[in-house]
Amino acid sequence: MAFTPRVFSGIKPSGDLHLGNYLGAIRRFVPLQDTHQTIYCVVDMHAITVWQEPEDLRRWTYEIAAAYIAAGLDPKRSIIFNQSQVVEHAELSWIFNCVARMGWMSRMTQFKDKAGENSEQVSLGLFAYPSLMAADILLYKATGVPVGEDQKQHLELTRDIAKKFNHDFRKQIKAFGHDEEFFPLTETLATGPAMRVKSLRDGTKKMSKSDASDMSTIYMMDDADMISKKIKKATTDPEALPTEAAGLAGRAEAENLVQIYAALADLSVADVLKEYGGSGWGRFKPALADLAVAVLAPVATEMRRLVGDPGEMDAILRDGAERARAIAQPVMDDVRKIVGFVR
Ligand code: AQP
Repeated sequence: MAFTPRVFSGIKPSGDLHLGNYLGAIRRFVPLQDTHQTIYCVVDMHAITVWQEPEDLRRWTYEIAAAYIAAGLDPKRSIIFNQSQVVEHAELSWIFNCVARMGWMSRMTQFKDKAGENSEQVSLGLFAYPSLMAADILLYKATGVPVGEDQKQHLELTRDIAKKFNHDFRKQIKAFGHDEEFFPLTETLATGPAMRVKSLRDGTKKMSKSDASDMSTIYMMDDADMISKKIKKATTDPEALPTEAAGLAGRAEAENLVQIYAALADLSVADVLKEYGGSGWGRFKPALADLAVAVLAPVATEMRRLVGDPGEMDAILRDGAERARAIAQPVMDDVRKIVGFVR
């Protein structure tokens, strides 16, 4: 049986959304609506793997759902919901905790990065996070996920879990009338060039919701003055812009700003340098600020309208959760039978 071409992706409500989330994720979700059944989740259960103030968690949950819609996702075509409304995510993730091996989980570099020196003090949930991510994807038998470079290792783990489940339960899977492959081996979907937006203060660090310095991050809801101020103050070097992409080597901050311009304008880096090569920052930064405002302002205006109407947002999230459950529940019914749970 062929699997339905289906996409799942999610963003954690763990901070204000920023330009990296927009260019690296949200904007890339939109065209997939034309080729796949698309499921876009606000992964609130992932967010609480580190402490979240409950009021902030609620606010950011609405903000992400609003950003999805403001950026062009249509809640009638895409399923938009928050993860905790579909309890099957938690149930499947427990089963996957019993399929995944400690050795696999211990190799996850993102856990090591996030836990740092403090691995004894972080939550058990942070360690088990990739197993919940596998459940998010496989609960819908998603065939593709548009994730960035940083999530590749987690996606491999998702495939390892699917393979081991398909293998360990192959007899039951067949006996219940399924093909041997109960879960698909989900692929990474490339939608345009992979975009890694870096901090405005340090071109070697990614722009992140949890960065301590607000000046390093352009938030999607920043107003025009704030965007201009942050770009004006962005760390650069004294050199003029090069005329060719190779000239950006070893100039991480300059490269980041040029890449942001290229992504916002839908141009190649070479095209941007054709226009600005030889120019100083005094010409380039104001042009970049104007472009960022032109792209982000309409999205932010629509986000503000949507978050200002919690009734509408609740209705969208409830409807999305209902449609998500309609896919997830039959899958979970089969999983329970396959595993041997009595109902
Ligand atoms: N700087 C970035 N450049 C490109 N893409 C990015 N993403 C995040 N930062 C950048 C993409 O956004 C999606 C959502 O990510 P997430 O919220 O699930 O977690 P994250 O990647 O850990 O995002 P943050 O902003 O860095 O959050 P915190 O600080 O809470 O950990 C993903 O597709 C990611 O690739």
